[in-house]
Amino acid sequence: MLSQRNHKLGGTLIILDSTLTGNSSFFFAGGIYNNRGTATIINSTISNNFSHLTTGGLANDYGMMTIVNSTLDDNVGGIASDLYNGATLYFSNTILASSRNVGNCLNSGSIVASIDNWVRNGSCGAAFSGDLPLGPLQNNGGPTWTHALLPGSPAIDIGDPDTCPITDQRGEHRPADGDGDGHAICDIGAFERTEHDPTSVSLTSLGGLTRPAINLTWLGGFILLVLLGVTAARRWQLRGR
Ligand SMILES: [Ca+2]
Repeated sequence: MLSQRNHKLGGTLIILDSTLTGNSSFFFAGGIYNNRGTATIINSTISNNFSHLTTGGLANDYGMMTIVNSTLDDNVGGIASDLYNGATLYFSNTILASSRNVGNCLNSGSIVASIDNWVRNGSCGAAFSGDLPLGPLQNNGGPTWTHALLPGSPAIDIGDPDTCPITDQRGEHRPADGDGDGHAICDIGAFERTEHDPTSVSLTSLGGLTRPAINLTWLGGFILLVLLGVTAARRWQLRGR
C-alpha cells in the first residue's frame, strides 16, 4: 500500500465489514491505493472519498485487488469516481454508483472476473448499469454505517450466489428474500435487504444527502495500514471528519 506519508510496497490488506468515508488524496486514491500488494475488500462501503488526480474510491496500481459485495457511492476522482484497475482485478456483486463527475470505473489492466456487478455507466464489464438510487450513508443497523438498498431496488435478489458472503456488512444473514417472491437470493452491494428493513424511505431522509466537507488530511487508508496483521474479522468504521 502506498500513500504520501506512508510508503510501503507490497503487503496484504483485508477490509471486511467496514466503511471508509471522508478520505482524500491529491495524487492517489482517496480510499485505498494498492501498489504491488494484495488487497481484498468484502462487505464494505467506500463512500464520499475524493482524489484530485486519480480515483476517489479504490485504485489497484500493480498487484491484485478482489472486491466482493461492496458498495461504492458518492466518490469523486479525476480519472474515475469509484475504481481504477491497472493490474489484476476480481470483483463481484459490487455496486459502483457514484454520479458526480467522470465514469465509475477505468481499466487499463486485466479484469479476471467481473460477476454481477452494478456499474452506473456500464464500465469494467458490468452486468448491470444505470442509475441506482441508494439510501444515505447512515446507521441501518450493525456496527458501521451503510447505504441501504431502497424498497423495490433492482439490485435486490440479483447477485451471484457462488461469491455471496453468508452475512452482509451489518451482520444480517445472506441471502434474504428481499423482493418477497419466496426465493432468497443474494443482493448486490454491502447491504442485504431483509424483511426487517423499513418498507419506505422518507423524502426527508433522502434529502439529507449532505456529505462531509472534503478533508485534506490523510486518514482512512493509512490507518488501515497500521491494522494490517490484526484479525481480519475486526470491524471498524473510519470517518474523515
Ligand atoms: Ca436478497
